Amino acid sequence: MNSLKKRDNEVQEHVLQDVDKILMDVKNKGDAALLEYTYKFDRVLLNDLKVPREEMERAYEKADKSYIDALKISIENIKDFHQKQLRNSWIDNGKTGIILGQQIRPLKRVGVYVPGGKAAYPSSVLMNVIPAKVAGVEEVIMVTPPDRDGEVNEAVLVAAYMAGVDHIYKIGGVQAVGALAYGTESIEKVDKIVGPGNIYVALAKKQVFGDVDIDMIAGPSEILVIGDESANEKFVSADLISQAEHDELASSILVTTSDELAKKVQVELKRQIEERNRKEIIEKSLNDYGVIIVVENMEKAIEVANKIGPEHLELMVKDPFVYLGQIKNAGSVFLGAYSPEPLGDYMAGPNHVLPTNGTARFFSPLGVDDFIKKSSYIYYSKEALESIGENIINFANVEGLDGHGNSIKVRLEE
Ligand code: HSO
Ligand code: ZN
Repeated sequence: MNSLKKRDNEVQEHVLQDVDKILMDVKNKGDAALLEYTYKFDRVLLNDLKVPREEMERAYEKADKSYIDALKISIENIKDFHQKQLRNSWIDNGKTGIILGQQIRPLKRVGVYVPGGKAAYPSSVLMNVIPAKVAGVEEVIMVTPPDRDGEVNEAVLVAAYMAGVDHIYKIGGVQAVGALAYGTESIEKVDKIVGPGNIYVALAKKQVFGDVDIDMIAGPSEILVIGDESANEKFVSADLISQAEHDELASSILVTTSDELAKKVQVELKRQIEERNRKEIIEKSLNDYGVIIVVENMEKAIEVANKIGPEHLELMVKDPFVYLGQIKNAGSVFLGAYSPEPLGDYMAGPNHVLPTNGTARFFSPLGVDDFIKKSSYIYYSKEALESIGENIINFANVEGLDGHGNSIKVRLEE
């Protein structure tokens, strides 16, 4: 373990050029470009990008019962949590002759990107799709790259089917982002693109932002555990490893008030790593970005956590709720010894799409708010307008916009 290291996220110029070229091609050539790039990058020639509904149903019928059971509980808990996020439109008629309000409307069509290969997490399908559905999005379109046989991950298909995805297309990479942003003959353009992807996908999302909305750009996973002398070194080590196994670039940090815990965790980590399937990734991640920080007291520990603003913050301390109010920057907070981070990844209900890389300072977890928009409305009676008209005219004059003033004047003179 070493000292805190900033993860480099500089982008090379040529990557950006590649991304722009693919996006332009998709915009200009539509489906033809999609098929061409799928052949180039995924090495498979497809006739049809769409996954038929029967294929989703078949995957569902074939799936292990234990997997279906896990999905069911997960879906229910995610739905319950996100339903609490729904907000109401409101109306204010407190002043005579005036009605003001705000209407909440769901986005009509949303695209969810699901990476291929090892990072195709069905749990992330649920976390991206369910809040959209709860918000009332009419059509959720999922895109995911095909494998060499032109197939998509079955576990992902099952999760998508159960979460209520409306259409799935076998397309990945920058070309998928382009298709969702601009639309092609077979894929309708969406209002927002969400979901994680590699650097190319992340950059493509940044480039199409403005034509469509996008979610935050997620970086490698992070966990910061605050442990006091009461923390169990086995639990702490397992949780640090659970995020380290995601990615060589993942960061796992322990901040502790106990010298003894720091020592025990160092020994325990070595022991547990040996038992893990992803030993190499974990070792690299912990070597490069793993840190143990010993601090004098809980006040200092919280200060460190707030400064880092981790994606996941575990409070493995005696009275975790005492400190909850002091946490200012964290994606999701896990309280006590029996609320480990993977509980949040799969089952508890809160979203696991969380701000990374210190962006918890200004970003929130993905949620229903990401799939709604608001319009405000205004009604004034003649008398109400008369009572404030002169002020509007004066304001418009200051801005040199007498046409604005006139729109009020013609009404006052009537
Ligand atoms: N911990 C990851 C999400 C995830 N874990 C998916 C397992 N599957 C980022 O929050
Ligand atoms: Zn995870």
